[in-house]
Amino acid sequence: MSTMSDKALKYVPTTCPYCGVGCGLNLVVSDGKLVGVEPYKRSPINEGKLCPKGMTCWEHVQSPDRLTKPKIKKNGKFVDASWDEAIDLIVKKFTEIYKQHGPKALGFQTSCRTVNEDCYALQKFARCAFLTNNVDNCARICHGPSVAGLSLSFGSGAATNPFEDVLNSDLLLIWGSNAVEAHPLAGRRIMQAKQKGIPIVVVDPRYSATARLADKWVRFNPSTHIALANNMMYYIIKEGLEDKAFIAERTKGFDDLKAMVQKYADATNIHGVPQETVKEIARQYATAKNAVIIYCLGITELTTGTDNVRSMGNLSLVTGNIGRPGVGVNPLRGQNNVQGACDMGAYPNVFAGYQAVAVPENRAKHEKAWFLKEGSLPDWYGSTLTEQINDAGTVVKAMYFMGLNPTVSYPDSNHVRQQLEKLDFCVMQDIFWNESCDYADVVLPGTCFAEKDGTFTSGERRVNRVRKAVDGPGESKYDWEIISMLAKKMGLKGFDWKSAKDVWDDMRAVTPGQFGVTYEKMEKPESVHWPCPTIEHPGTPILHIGKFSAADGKGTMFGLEYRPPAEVADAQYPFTLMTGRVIFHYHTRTQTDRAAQLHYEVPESYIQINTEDAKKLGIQEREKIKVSSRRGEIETLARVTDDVAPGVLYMAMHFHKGANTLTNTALDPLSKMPELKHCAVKVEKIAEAK
Ligand SMILES: Nc1nc2c(c(=O)[nH]1)N[C@H]1C(S)=C(S)[C@@H](COP(=O)(O)OP(=O)(O)OC[C@H]3O[C@@H](n4cnc5c(=O)[nH]c(N)nc54)[C@H](O)[C@@H]3O)O[C@H]1N2
Ligand SMILES: Nc1nc2c(c(=O)[nH]1)N[C@H]1C(S)=C(S)[C@@H](COP(=O)(O)OP(=O)(O)OC[C@H]3O[C@@H](n4cnc5c(=O)[nH]c(N)nc54)[C@H](O)[C@@H]3O)O[C@H]1N2
Ligand code: SF4
Ligand SMILES: [Mo]
Repeated sequence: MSTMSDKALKYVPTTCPYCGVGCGLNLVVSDGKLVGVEPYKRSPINEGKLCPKGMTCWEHVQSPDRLTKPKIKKNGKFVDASWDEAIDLIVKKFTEIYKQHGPKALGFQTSCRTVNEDCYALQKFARCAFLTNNVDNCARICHGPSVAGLSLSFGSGAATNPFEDVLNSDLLLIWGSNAVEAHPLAGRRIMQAKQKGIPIVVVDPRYSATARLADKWVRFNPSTHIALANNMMYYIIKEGLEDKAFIAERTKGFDDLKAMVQKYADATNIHGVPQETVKEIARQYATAKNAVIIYCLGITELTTGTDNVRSMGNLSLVTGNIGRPGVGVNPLRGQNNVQGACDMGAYPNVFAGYQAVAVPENRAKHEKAWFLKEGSLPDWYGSTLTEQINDAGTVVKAMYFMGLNPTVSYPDSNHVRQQLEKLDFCVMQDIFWNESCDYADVVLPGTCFAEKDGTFTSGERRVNRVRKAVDGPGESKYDWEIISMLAKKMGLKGFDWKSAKDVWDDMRAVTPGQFGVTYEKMEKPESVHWPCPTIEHPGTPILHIGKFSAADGKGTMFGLEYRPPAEVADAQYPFTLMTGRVIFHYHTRTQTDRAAQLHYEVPESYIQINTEDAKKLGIQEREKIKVSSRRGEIETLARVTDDVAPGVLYMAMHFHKGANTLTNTALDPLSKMPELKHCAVKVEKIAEAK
């Protein structure tokens, strides 16, 4: 029976489960149930403010649709199972497949939605139990090119400066980021910068909510970033605006860059921006005392993603806009814990803290700490998420997905479904029955952010505490706890954690860059930014001061050629489809569609089409239309607007049987990022508007 005191409101300070801004908020609990969200004003990130997703983040937690019991597919039907039965089956199947086909036949995917502790646990399990580096996370289809590109340019794949540092800048160059909708509380910092009179240039093919804030909006042809950046650098060098002292002291590769950009003296035929405008923004960026680049998926989700990111690196290095307050290159990391999932070693070539698996000392250290035989850990580059799905049924026989929904979020959904069906065995560990669970053999109930302790690492490398407010539903378990059950069943040592803090301390012991990030230090609302190597260390909000993170301490410029996307519009498929987000939904909507107000705002999918194109095709506002590509077709509603240029369409990625039925799986060779933001489609009218 509940008592009066149970009913008293309890406030549990924690971190928002949606985007990588990492806003602080209070979950309000009454009688063991969530009843709302209240501002957490002590968080220096959002100072008590929240966006519509943060305000409603408690609603899905108590949905009756939550997974409450393990389920096993028997004779084509899912039935409830006990934890013992589910764990036994997974261990049996993975072990059989491992014995028959070896470590490369298994694939493990950690979520960027779960806490760091869950991510560390799953990659440790994959490496210890099956001696495989086939571990990855959905950063692969998000900021994988940022990790690859910024590592090549600066020696570290992370954002260089904190969000609020834009207020120390003299120019914001926002490129392929719609922060106002996708990172609203970072968007608030941009608005504050505007109020301070700091000029804002937005480079985007679409007149986005963020472009509406700009002093100058530069529309360019989709996916022509390298041509535009090279053209800008041509003027910077021609006019002698490069930072000669910085280039001489701190960088290499300038001659390659200089030679390459001569070819882009006038690239308007590629990017579509008049030369006067290119010259103007080049001068503005190069002559501002402190200029910062903020970019996002417009840059990364293309087959040229890594080179697009390196182009942003080039711009900052050639002008010396890096390594102090008010400057830098900041990818706005997407998911609540996409930074953390990568930091935790859920990556095919590194352990936690980006310690390369190829280095023998790193393997030896982990073998010792993880109670493994000397020389047992693999040195090979594991297979990525995109490769694992493409190789399903051939090389890869079994996959473990913790918190991903690939049949909606991954390109070419028809292909994904076919691939998942080819697996001998598939596990989905989620909090809801998402569209991909139908393709699993076992579905396991994890707990969500409000039901567990742990940490999320935000896009500015700040490690924020997540605190348990309520119990998980039914027989659900902490995600790391499920992994430890699997490991213990297999007789592995080193998985006997009693709490999330135990898992975190296990990680700290093998990860020098985060050794000083303790739970105790995270009690402060401002917490700590890694790198933080010792207990006394204050953390590192700004990277690359005085020296880059690369082995030789230098930043590297690259001469990069523009390459067109893998599939471009033609006579048969005359439109370019760009994809992205809306403020009210988060990814595949398992959570946001269960918040009444968010569902009400955007209940179904739509596509933006230019006014002239709509007129030519006889399409009216909100009319149902058919959109098809070489891979599939969908029905959706037309939104007629001049926000997109003629020949260009824009669709949010959130809906099942939506944008990803159409998109292309062609990969960026360096980061294995698929071309989620560019494919060719055709549009047909199918019905008159009501
Ligand atoms: N509301 C909401 N917020 C989110 C998320 C969400 O699902 N919903 N997801 C989070 C995650 S994981 C991420 S990674 C971030 C993403 O954050 P963003 O990358 O900012 O969001 P997007 O809307 O995907 O894309 C941004 C912009 O890229 C533009 N763009 C610029 N250049 C190009 C180009 O050359 N080609 C194409 N095709 N487009 C270009 C598009 O016009 C679009 O406005 O958002 C995070 N925040
Ligand atoms: N066309 C197109 N496609 C895109 C994009 C695009 O811009 N355009 N963006 C891409 C990007 S940037 C990203 S990041 C991906 C996102 O792709 P996904 O990560 O596949 O998408 P989510 O909907 O976030 O799925 C995460 C799953 O985790 C579950 N979950 C949430 N919290 C927990 C937890 O604590 N534990 C467990 N076990 N499960 C949990 C949710 O219920 C959900 O089913 O989509 C990509 N797809
Ligand atoms: S800006 Fe991001 S972290 Fe902040 S409340 Fe909105 S979704 Fe949550
Ligand atoms: Mo993302």
